[in-house]
Amino acid sequence: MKNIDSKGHVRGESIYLDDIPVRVGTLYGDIFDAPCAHGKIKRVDYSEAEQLPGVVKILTFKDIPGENQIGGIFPDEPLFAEDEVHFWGMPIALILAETEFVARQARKLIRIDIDELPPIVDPREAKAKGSLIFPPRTFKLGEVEQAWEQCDYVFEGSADSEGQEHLYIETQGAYAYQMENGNVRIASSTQGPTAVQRTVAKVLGIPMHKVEVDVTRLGGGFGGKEDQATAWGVMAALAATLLKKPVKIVLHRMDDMRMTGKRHPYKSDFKIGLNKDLKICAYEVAFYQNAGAAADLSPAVMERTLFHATNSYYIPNVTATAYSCKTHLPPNTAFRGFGGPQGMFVIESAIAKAAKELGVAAHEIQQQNLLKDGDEFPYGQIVEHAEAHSTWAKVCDKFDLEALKEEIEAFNANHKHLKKGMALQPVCFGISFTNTAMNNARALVHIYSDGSVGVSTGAVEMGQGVNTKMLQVAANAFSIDPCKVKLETTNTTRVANTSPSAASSTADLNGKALQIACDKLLERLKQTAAKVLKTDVAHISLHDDRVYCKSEPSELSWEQLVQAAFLDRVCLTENGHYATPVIHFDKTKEKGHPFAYHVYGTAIFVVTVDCIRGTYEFDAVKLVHDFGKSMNESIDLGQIEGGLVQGIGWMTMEELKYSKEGKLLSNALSTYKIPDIYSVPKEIQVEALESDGHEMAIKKSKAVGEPPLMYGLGAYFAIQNAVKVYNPDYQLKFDAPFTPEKVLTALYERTNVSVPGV
Ligand code: LUZ
Ligand code: MOS
Repeated sequence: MKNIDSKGHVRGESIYLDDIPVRVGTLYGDIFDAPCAHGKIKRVDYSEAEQLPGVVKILTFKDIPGENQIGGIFPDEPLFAEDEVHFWGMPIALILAETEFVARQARKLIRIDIDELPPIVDPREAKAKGSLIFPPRTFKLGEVEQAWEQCDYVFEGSADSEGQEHLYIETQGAYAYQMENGNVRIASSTQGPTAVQRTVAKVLGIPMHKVEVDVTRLGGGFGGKEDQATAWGVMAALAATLLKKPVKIVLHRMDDMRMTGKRHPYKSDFKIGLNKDLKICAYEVAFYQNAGAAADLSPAVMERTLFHATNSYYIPNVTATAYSCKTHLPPNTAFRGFGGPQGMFVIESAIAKAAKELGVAAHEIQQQNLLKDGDEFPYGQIVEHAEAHSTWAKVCDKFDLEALKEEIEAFNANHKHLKKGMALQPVCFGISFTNTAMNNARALVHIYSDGSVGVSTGAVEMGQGVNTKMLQVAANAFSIDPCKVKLETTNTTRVANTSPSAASSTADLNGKALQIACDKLLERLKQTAAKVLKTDVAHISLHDDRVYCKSEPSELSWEQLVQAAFLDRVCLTENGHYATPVIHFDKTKEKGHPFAYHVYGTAIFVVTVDCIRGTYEFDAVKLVHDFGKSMNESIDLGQIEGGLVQGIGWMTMEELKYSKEGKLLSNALSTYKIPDIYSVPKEIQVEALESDGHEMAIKKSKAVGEPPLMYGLGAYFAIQNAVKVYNPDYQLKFDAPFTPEKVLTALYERTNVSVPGV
């Protein structure tokens, strides 16, 4: 089945926030933000801005009727700065004007007098100064200290990865208007409608039932709208309520890039111990997460870094410690993979380092240590249905790894200035919100009297195709043509108390809730059918829009059945609630069973590095992925390709630069480069692992949102392997992204000689 949005998208008819027709009297909001990363505000002069014709009002923290607080996990983030600013781009005031143009003009007329204070931009510096968001956490398995003695080899090093800008095509925004009795309705481009609702209620000092949040779809989220869509929704609601006018805020790209948080940059130290047979016997790692100026989702992101610190490998002795370091960057936030990729980069770096020192290929070490059933993760969950070996074996076999290696060697022997490199990248990603309480969802289903069906869930469509999957669940449950099902907008008055659409879990959680609602309705409808057909309900089934009795088609069509039930006063509406069973986690012990299941896969990367220029092209990425029983192969393939390329971007070209004053330098599409059609691999081959799927996945179709991003790690190591071939003097460095600039330096670095001009 095709993505139900594809027709609307290609015709330009799909409605995004900025396409909602505006109401008469709408005011436009623009944000005045901090012009430095850290400082004390002495005075802000709004007088000139206020006098600009068309400016209606400038709101600050003083106008907030409730709490000036938008922190989700911890209450440590004001909506508007009061007397201090903590990051460059921190909102200070909201300008409301009759046009967007005037609002932006007014912004330039605001004068601020600020006492600058020294900012911290580096997480190690923050840690040294005791600037942490919350206390460190440690995951532990076995006894690392004792294990070192038994290891034949021990290597140490450090590995750093940079942040990543979400670059959703649709920037952040919201449109709010006041309803009667002080109620407010907000259209928001958010992954978390309930977070917007809860925070609006808190800031306005009103109960949540007075706040309605509605989401049609997002032009991309990637985690950037899990928590950080909230501020703009709250600002719009605040202004709409205070001014009694509709208020629209849509960020311009450069404002969005400056004011919002990104993937967390991490710095890390590792120590890895191996035996002669290349089994990893001990691993110690310390993560320094650059959280930025407020907690946002950093505690949860840090937790997932710990969960994924050993990626697809079984290591009997592990100590992993993470520090969430408070700096003066914008609060960093969720980004596809949610700390997992940062954790995995370090173990892959440790393996690459060990491989170099031992004179073996990294994939020999990787293969020796893949997870199998019965192994224990450092967090106590026992490995079940492991597909690390099966995806690895299939990728090597299907794509003939041995032949590929020979081809690469032959190529490298015959080319002086072009070198190819290869890397294998296994991935193991845990599915569930790491916070057990968040793993629940609801769905509301109406069957209308004409047999058409309306479905509401807590799932937010952001291009990932979740609405299509929800539609498939309902159509399948009732055995009716999918065109009889409509997906409603995601709305807090229809489905309440939702978790954000995140953690790759949206289709599982909401799909299961929807399945429950549909099953209940189906049971009632079958009883009606049995009554009409004067038979036992056990003989009734539904196929292809028709009621079957004892496996024979009856005279009752779906529509006639619904009509009969309606006339018999049967309730044709149902609510389904799903809470993931089995999962639990004890933070006091750092042990439990936090994930419903894991998704596995293995990718092979081949890259060609131009050793004159330092540029590179990916010849191919070939991978075997564990989809379970995919319920929509084209959507899932899209997720693999998109995630893979986004991961490659993070590892190779997406370079976030902050000045030492904490100012984002790569603040536009001219200075921040993401993969384009020329930088995607020339060939991407995706093979599905034949597997039974998992009962806890919706229709045994495993979650597919985040895992493929982590294949991208292979890009780094493939490039590094090519560089090693060209320059035997190259000392391995682990500081993603491996930009052409860094590649060029690596190609010409010499052990004891300085190279002129490099
Ligand atoms: N969001 C969240 C996430 O709140 N908890 C998680 O575990 C998570 N994992 C991945 C992406 N978003
Ligand atoms: Mo996400 S990183 O699943 O919002």
